[in-house]
Amino acid sequence: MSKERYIAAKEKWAEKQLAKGFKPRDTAATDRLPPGQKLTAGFPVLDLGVQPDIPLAEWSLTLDGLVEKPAVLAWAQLNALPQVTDVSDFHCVTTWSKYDCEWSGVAFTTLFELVSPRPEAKFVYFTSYDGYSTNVPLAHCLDDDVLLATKFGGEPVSREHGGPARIIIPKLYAWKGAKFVKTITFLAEDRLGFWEVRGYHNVGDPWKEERYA
Ligand SMILES: Nc1nc2c(c(=O)[nH]1)N[C@H]1C(S)=C(S)[C@@H](COP(=O)(O)O)O[C@H]1N2
Ligand SMILES: [Mo]
Repeated sequence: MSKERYIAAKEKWAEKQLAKGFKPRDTAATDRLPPGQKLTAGFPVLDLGVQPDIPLAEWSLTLDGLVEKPAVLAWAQLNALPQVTDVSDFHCVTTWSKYDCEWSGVAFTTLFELVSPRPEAKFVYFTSYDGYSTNVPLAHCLDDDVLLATKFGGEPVSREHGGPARIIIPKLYAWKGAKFVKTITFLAEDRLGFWEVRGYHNVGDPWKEERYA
């Protein structure tokens, strides 16, 4: 991974922090809370009733599908990639939102560049160590705030919140962010995930209230 890319990502992040300073979002709460959402002070936990315990020595992330360079990353390899931090709001489809979540880890675009998806790849399918899965159009994964997060507030992501590593896609409802992520597959045809086969929306934009299909 090039140093230039790392610096560019850092610069982008800094620009964003600066922009926030000029227009503090907390003074414009109505612009900040998507329709039908309520602000929560805590951090609820949502899962399938399983919080898998994955020793870091056994953890790996597989990147496959329509890619030129499939990869299986061990924990140390993931952490050797350029790291970024992004502060974002978290919106669960069950109507709670949490502001100012500070996630650190590897930008999705870094993983994208690492494996070089083929032009036919238009969808991303995530699977997790607890059996969860979710699907996201590739275009929504390429924003610079989409992360494979290994830290929350500077500390390792706790097991209940999806550690060792989870996906964060701030502009979509949080069910699109796979906790305990295990595989990322690039596809030409969409493949529905755990909640999507149960009627949840395929994209899940909270600003458009794309809750259910
Ligand atoms: N692996 C996995 N990822 C998951 C889920 C899950 O059950 N398993 N739940 C999703 C849902 S519905 C939400 S709202 C968020 C909740 O994240 P939290 O428990 O850290 O609040 O994780 C998402 N990712
Ligand atoms: Mo959720």
